[in-house]
Amino acid sequence: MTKTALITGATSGIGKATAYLLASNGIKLILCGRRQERLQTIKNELSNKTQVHTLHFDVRDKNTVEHAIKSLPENFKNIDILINNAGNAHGLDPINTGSLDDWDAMMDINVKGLLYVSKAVIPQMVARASGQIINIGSSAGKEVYPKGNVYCASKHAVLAITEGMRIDLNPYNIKVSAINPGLVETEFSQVRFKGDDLANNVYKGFKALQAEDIAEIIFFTISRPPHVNLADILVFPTAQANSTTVMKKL
Ligand code: NDP
Ligand code: 8X3
Repeated sequence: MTKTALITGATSGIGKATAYLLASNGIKLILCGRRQERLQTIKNELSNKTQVHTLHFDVRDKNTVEHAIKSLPENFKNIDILINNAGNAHGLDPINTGSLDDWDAMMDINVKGLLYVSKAVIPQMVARASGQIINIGSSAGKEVYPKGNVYCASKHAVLAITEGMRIDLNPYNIKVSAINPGLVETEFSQVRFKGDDLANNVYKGFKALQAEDIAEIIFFTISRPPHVNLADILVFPTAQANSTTVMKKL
């Protein structure tokens, strides 16, 4: 039977690349994001490959999240795969000068937003005793780097939530995974540095991971047989050894 996947943050980067790869493999898609025009364009491009439904919401708004997921048409209601991908870093500042607005954004989107979406989707997986949840964490969820403070905290939280989900959902046959990338060349740094030129240098001098690399790992994870769950994956570009060690040739 055709599976249905809900992807948050499908308008850009990892989420968008995942949408294209899953569509090529015939998986029905619910694509979410705030930028409605982008969602519509992606839907138009993928509609000859699979059925696509778009949901336009900010993951910070718990009422809208709940309403959007409740509003799904009958043929999209059973979500087999939830990919909690929406998120970003906002700012890169020492803890003594960081901005409260940036901290709110990272905790509200990366942590609470992931919880709101999960809360809206998990009960139907529990009722069917079937499902798979993939949370996009980060290498920043495994180690803290200078000025990473709150972003790293948000991704450490994603990892803890993933582990908690895997334990609590274990009786219901639900697979839960964390996929934790290092540096991936997406719009991530444009968001982190708020369009500043600094963003253009982050991926210079080495070959960063591409969004498609992570999409392939997500697809591999969801295409394992029923008895196999890839619980926790850490992936770096070859040029990166950890958060602060990157071999650059400039
Ligand atoms: P992008 O900036 O390219 O994509 C981020 C996506 O998240 C967009 O589709 C955006 O959609 C969505 N999003 C952001 N804020 C909200 C919000 N408030 N409500 C709903 N959707 C939101 O970055 P990436 O693809 O790189 O990031 C995807 C995930 O991967 C994030 O969780 C990030 O932390 C993680 N990650 C990224 C790495 C990297 O180096 N790039 C490395 C490790 C992890 P829209 O703006 O339309 O709402
Ligand atoms: C994104 C990777 O190193 O910029 O999660 O924090 S990093």
